[in-house]
Amino acid sequence: MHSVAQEPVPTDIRVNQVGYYPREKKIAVVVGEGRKDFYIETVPGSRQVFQGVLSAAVQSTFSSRKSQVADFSSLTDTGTYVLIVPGLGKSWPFEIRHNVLAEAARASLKAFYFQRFSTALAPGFAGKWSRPFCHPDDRVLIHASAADDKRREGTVIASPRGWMDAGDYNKYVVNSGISTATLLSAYEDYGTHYRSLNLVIPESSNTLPDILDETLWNLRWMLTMQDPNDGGVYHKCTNANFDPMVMPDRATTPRYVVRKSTAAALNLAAVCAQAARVFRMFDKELPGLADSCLVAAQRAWQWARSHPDERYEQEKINAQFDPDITTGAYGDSDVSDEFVWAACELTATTGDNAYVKSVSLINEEPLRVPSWNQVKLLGYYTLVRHEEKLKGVLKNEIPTVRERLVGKANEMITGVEKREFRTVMGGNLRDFVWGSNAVAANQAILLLTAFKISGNRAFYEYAIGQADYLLGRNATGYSFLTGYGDRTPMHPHHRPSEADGVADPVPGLLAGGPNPGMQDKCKYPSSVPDEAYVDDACSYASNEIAINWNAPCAYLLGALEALQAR
Ligand code: 9MR
Repeated sequence: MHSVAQEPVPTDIRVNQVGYYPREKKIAVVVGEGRKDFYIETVPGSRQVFQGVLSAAVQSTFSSRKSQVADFSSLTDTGTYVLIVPGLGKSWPFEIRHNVLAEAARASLKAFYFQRFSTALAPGFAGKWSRPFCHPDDRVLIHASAADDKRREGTVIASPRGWMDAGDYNKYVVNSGISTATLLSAYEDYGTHYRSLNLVIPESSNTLPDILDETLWNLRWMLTMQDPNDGGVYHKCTNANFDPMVMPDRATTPRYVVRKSTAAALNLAAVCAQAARVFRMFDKELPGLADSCLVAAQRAWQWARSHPDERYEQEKINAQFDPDITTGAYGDSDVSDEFVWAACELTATTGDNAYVKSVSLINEEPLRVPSWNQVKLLGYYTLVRHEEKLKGVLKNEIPTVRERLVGKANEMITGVEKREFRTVMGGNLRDFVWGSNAVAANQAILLLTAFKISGNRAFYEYAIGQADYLLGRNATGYSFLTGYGDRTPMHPHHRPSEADGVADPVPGLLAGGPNPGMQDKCKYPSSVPDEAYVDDACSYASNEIAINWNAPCAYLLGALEALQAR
């Protein structure tokens, strides 16, 4: 028996700080080398239930760091445990049980409620993070860059609701696109699971599943971003500049909608086409909504077809118009993938293959894991999800799409067993971009999709590994989801969390994660790619939160809860 109770928790033992499913792989990583045995003990009780031998040291791809792997997959008894490495100490406690990720999954979705504009958050739903009404956005100005004969500069429009994009108080159509779509996809893929999930939000008592009520909050805003006169879509609804670190009700500078862009139109087209499909099943509760969404989608698509190259180039726009706009740009120089995505959604909703036939659905370009500016696979996922309905009209395309997705997943899992953290995440230096944690989550969605197509359980197991990564089995030792785990971000770059006077940050927010770009110039403890993270509100490049990062995290955790083996 090892008496380690008095020792401080060493951060070198990397476990999933939330926990593991009884029937699945259980891996921890011990940073360092030369150690031999490890043990698992119950908490409380300190009863030894498992002993094992650490793997040989594995060399990091990114630095001189070495680590050893502890595999305790054969421990299947439910309980709360610590992992002990003699001479090093014990890990954070973690659980082994069914539904072990349920609370984290729910929180990562509830996070969207905490991002709502144009409402107060009441204590009954928000607890100690309740806050006053903010951002009515009922008087939004047409910015000079967006003015035309029908809506001149300074015209007032209403653009209420929506979610805060991230740690800042602006609303961007492009980034809302992938975020909203990912939640709608979570519902389409795991409807049974979500129909019984209670988020404790103001709409919980209505008959709509809570995930859809939450998604509607942003969808209704997105619809306001379409110019009714021509179907074009404003790129964002924004202040001229980022606000200081104040609560949202204190952020009251003028709001503008700016220049229309092709990317915004296609994001709206894709999301509204998907929403038309999803909300068609709720015609009784929401009469007319599905029809309105489809009309909006088709009009935005038409606008994009006749304006295929309207890029949002903020510097050029600022050189021409006032006031200058310095908030996030989400400028995308290549919208071919947005065309594919929107086409797939429109075809899936209408059954008309003309949309897909008008784009380059399949080409020689390698598949890219989705992100705000890489959305082709969102379209692929939809074709696969609705293949029964579509295989008649896309006879050759569907098998190819299936094959390519599985091929990509096979590529992603190659070599994982030789890697230090045994995760798909980190297979490539390019995984560690701004918002790298969303790369991990989106890789997992791809793996889960390939699992659905092929039945290859390895894909599912590696998707669980991505959750382990996000919740602590990584090179930083943080569980990146606020409030879930023992070493979690306390100072995310998130204005409400910093300004509310509450010690704990808003729960369920996924920090951006390691980003050796370190564009914020804050002080980081390490610049090694997979370690370049700092829990400091200063660090918007590694410790901000964002809807497009939370959405795939919520998708992943919800999917794992829905799919878990019993
Ligand atoms: O997530 C975005 C990342 O891919 C870009 O590299 C970065 C710089 O342009 O911007 C990130 O998005 C931010 C947006 O511009 C403004 N709101 C906060 C977003 C997350 O940091």
